Amino acid sequence: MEIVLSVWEFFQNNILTKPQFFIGFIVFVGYALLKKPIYECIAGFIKAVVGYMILMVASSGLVGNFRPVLAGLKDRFDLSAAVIDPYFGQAAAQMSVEHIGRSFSMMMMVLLIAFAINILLVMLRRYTKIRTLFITGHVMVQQSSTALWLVLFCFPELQDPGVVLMLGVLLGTYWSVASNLTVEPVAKLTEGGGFATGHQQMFGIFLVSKLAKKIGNPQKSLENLKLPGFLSIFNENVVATGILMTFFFGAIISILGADLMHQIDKGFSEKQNFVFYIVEKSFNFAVYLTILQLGVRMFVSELTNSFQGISEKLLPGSVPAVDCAATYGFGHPNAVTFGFLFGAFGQFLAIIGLIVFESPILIISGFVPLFFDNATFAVFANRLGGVRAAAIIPFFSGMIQVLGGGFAAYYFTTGMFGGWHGNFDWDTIWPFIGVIMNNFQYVGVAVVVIILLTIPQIIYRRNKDTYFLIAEDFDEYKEVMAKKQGVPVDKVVID
Ligand code: ASC
Repeated sequence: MEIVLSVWEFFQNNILTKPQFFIGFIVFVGYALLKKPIYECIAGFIKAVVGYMILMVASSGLVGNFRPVLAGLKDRFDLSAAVIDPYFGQAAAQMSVEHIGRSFSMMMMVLLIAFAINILLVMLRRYTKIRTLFITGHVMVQQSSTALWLVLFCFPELQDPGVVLMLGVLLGTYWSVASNLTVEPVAKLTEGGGFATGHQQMFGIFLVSKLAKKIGNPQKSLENLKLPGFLSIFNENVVATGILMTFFFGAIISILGADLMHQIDKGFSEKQNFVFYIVEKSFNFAVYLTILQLGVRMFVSELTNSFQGISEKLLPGSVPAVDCAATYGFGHPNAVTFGFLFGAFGQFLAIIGLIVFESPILIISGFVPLFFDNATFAVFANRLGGVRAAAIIPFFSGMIQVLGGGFAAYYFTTGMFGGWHGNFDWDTIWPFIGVIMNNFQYVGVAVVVIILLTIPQIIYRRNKDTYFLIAEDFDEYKEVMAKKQGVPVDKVVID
């Protein structure tokens, strides 16, 4: 037993919670199952791990670049408020759990059981209709933490084994069902890219894929936007990001002032000119976005090639659900910046609303939801509803993030510890689940799990003939759709 435990601990500390090695390990196993020679397995492992590490350099660069600005806003306006961000949320959840004298280490057991439930639901896919395996390790840790606090908040008397078991089932069902909802939108966006999204805004992506068409026109997308005269320089991603961010950062940092920025940003030396500081910060944004795409391309191509081994031999028909950033290379590069900016407008407006209406809790934007959720929504929205949808959807998403996050931080009391897990699903569906659990207790949990499990059944029933096909063979899927539409394959409309 002890050996099993220490093997598990090793796996947990070095692989499961390190997404680069988790993905690398899956790539290695996938290629091995495809009977590739060992040197190709190793090469695939290295490319996937390095690609993922490049993505991590870019994400933490983006976060670190922006953090002093958010901290500055907090200082300048003397706000004591909860930050809506998964890192702050995780810390606040941990403090909340420990504050009532419970052990936070349960979180890893929850993660394990939830992952096992996900595997089980995929194995039983003939009945469950679940096609996706959630493998974004760091996000699994963050979600297990917040969800652990939610369950302890609603069931303070429940003993540890009960907590772990109940939450493992609930979270595992959410991972399976929510990532499964992204199969169609992601397959269509990536033309059969062979992956789904396993992140923090999966219900959001599904919602966007249904709403975007109604909001705008796909013909008027960022790709088709023909900008006249000097505006045409915006067609180039690095230029557009550089200019837009200079205005955006410039406005905020000017309000904060050079003195405050000197205090909070160690990277701003006394010798540097304020304008050049702003320009450097803004251009950094373009730098990290470019790096991000490079990393994503590397690990996604390895993962999708090698996962065939897993989906042929281990978990038939399954698709890996990975970081939302994996979709960015498949949309217009400007969509990402677009989503971020409109999300920021929405968030700032909602924060002003909280101040004006004297909300009992104040919220500070966190970078991860602000950027990654809204950029993701814009990528999907642009494909289906053009520029209009790519602006309107992130704008409203920004407002929802602040209002839903504010409600959750207040209701579930993590605001006392300075944060809430502010990503889209955690500002919408999870507070809803929490309120149901709190009011209806075990019956509430059972109802939530049953409703979640019903969702894939409904989607399956709507498209029985193509439900599994779209995940397994996109070319074949296109042929079936072309036949249905009575057009040749190159004229088929996939929306
Ligand atoms: C998250 C989180 C991050 C980012 C990253 C985006 O939710 O914790 O570090 O999003 O995964 O690529």
